[in-house]
Amino acid sequence: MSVNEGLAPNGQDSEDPNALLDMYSGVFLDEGLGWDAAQRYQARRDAFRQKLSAPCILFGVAEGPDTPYKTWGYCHVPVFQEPLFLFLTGLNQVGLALLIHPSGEDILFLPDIDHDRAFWEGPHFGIGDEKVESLVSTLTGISALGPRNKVNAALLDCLEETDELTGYWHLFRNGKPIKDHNYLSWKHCAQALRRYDETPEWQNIATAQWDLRLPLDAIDIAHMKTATEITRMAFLETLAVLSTCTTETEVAGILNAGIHMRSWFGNSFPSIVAGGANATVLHYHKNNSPLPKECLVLLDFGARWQSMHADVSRTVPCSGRFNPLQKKLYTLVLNAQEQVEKAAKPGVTIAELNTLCWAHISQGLAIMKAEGAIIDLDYKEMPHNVSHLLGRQVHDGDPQRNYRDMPLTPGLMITNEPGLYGRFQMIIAGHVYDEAIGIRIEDDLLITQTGVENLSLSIPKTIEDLEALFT
Ligand SMILES: [Mn+2]
Repeated sequence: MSVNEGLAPNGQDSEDPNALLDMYSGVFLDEGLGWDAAQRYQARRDAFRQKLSAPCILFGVAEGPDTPYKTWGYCHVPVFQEPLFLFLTGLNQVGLALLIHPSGEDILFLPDIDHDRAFWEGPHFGIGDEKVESLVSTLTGISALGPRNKVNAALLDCLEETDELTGYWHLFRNGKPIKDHNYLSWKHCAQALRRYDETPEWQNIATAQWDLRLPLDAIDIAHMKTATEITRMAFLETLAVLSTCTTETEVAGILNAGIHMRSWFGNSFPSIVAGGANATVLHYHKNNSPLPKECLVLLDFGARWQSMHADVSRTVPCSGRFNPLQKKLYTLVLNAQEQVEKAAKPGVTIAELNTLCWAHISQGLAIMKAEGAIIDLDYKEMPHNVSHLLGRQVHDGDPQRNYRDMPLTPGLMITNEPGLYGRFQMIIAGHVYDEAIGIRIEDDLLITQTGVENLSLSIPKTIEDLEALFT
């Protein structure tokens, strides 16, 4: 097969169907289900359809809303698909569009197959080759395909029968739109229709789609377990050599290698490796400072596996031993984390977990002050939320943070990540300790029918377990 025939730009033929699936694994996530993945995506689209009052147009743009606006162009680094689009199709190729119709007559819009692009970047989906088109339909379960430039025409067809359309854009808590790529794509589409004198009543599906895609199913949970297992292995490998590392950069290299050698999906987010006072910067990411032996180092990291993201933090002593001040502060944070884990269950809100967590830490600090400690925190009350939702994005459900006040339900994943950041001075057993310290301990909790399952439980975190790993 030649380049011009489309399917396999490297000249491989595709007699073996699994080899064909493998060839397209970068642009289609089968979630390990192989050819059966289509049924899963079809079921999700059917559930999504139930929430629609009118045809819905979705755009396959690069993952947001936190990533910079990036759309139909080329990109030389792997970019993951917008999570709702990925959830409904498995298609991990940006530049697509999907019309979901209440009647069930969905249309997937693709660009023309670009042989030059295939030469540079490998196989991708497009219009213009029967074999590729048939493969796309088989993999996604969507039989109607159209060229990308026919989106407006299809929407105009819909408007023959209805005055209403559905779109997808994110809102801040105050109800104002976030002008990211989802919003800009929808806005572009609405403006295009206006040129045809069409001003449909647009409904936003953003809020309703969270209910559908935030609770994880058994397959998602299995992938989340794989993601946390990879994260655990990377952490253990890092700990094994930590005492020989002299810089954050070295530690970050080993940590990231542990993730990348096991998951081509890579990191859930750029790892944070923050020694000493650097750990008081919550989203420190320079990872470029020397690591003094006596400091604590905060690691916030995680592997992505399929569509799932692990997000774990551990804080460990570079020397392998916590000093007495570090021990006191660490124990306080660890106890707060245990309290949160015990309290988390269906019906409880993240806001309630927050109150419980930070009150526990405040009480502990008050006791230390009474014992003579001088404590200078970098914040007044809560430095950050103790939990955020986790799943198809590292901070899933953001930016509509209303979920903080919604009762948790089985199938949701949340983080449990109390922290303590500031300058601490204390005389313990006649010795003066004076350190700027940042501690964060973060686990990933699956909400079950009765409580939680801690998926990162086997990643060591007690003082005894951590110190034992250095001996
Ligand atoms: Mn987190």
